[in-house]
Amino acid sequence: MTVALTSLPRRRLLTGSAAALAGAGLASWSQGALAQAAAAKPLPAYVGWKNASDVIVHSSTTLETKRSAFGTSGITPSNQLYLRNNLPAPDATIVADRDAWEVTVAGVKSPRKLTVRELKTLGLETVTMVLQCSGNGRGFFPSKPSGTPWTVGAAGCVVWSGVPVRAVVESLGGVSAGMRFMTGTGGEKLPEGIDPKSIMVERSVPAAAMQDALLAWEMNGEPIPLAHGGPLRLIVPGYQGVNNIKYIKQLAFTAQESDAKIMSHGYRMSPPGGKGDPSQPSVQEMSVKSWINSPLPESGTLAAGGTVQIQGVAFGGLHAVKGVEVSIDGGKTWQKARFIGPDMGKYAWRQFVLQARLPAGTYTLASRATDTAGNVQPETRGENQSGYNNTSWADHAVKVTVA
Ligand SMILES: Nc1nc2c(c(=O)[nH]1)N[C@H]1C(S)=C(S)[C@@H](COP(=O)(O)O)O[C@H]1N2
Ligand SMILES: [Mo]
Repeated sequence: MTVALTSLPRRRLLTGSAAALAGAGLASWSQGALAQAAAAKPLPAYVGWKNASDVIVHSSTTLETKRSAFGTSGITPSNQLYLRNNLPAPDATIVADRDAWEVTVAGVKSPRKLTVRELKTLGLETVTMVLQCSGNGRGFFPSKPSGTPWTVGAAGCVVWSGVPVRAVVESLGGVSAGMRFMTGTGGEKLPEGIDPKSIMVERSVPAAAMQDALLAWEMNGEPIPLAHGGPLRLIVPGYQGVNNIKYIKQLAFTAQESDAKIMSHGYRMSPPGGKGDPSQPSVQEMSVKSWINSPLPESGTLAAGGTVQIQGVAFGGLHAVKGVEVSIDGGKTWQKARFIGPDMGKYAWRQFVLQARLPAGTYTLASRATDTAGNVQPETRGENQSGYNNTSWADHAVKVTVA
């Protein structure tokens, strides 16, 4: 018996009993699922509201969206969005009175502290943006870099609402002369007795990134959950996850990049075997990337004679994604896929689909995106010590069987 597993409700696949799966002719698959379920860690309490069946719990500070859980309607629901905290999240008391949260704005003509209440009077904008950890795809590096072995699920497409940074800056008299960077500092309470620079989350991006940046208080139509940076988060569209500072307590325009370790030595594109240092490129803009979310190997054997909707997501970093091609033969030949759903702007991802009739056989499905600047998603990853910025289409290819 062959079953198109993609047509079964996802919940049943992930949480169904062995008997239910065996009944559907999926006994062999269920073995793996049961082993995985047995090993699954429970959700940490502060993200207890997440949908446990849609995420992989790597640790108390790292959750990954399952590849099979990404839907096709563009936005990643908050309850399945990945989570990555370099430090333990602050206490929930910081979201008790969200409007009272204060951020210091420095490196402007009239630097001062502003409350979220005040920020809300200065402007309002909404941006849909791919939030992606620079380590997404690290799990495909054969070198097994240290860090969470994310495959595709350290990313999501999220709607953010807040005040444009440029409106805040304008109200404070503009950026001071000579300030080349925009530096955000996270509001985590740092443990005593440790050099704060060695652990604080503080990142600098080129000051020009302020043009599209937001100080955001809302995400996917709700106040930003504490775990995702509420009450206030810096959103830098097109930039890697780490630059989107949660619970931001200071936004400074600075002449130099931050000398916090996470900026000077962390998140650097170091050569394999090397150590991070300030001379190496920092993890900043994202690059054009795509991957297939269905069908997947875990979908089981696909029914021969039917059509398969090969679908996934594609995005371009600073440039909008322009097109996606799909290959069913491991990259020998490519066909143009079709974008589906609304275009939510250049920082959002697009869903794509290619409908294919696949005779019985084994197929390596791959996708390759192009952005409006003409950049094409490469075949191979750029090797680096920490496993950052993996956009290789070959690494993201999936093998499926039709019988
Ligand atoms: N204050 C603060 N901001 C932070 C971090 C953090 O640890 N503290 N982690 C960064 C990293 S590495 C990533 S990938 C994203 C993760 O955002 P999410 O947990 O909302 O998915 O937040 C970034 N911003
Ligand atoms: Mo990250």
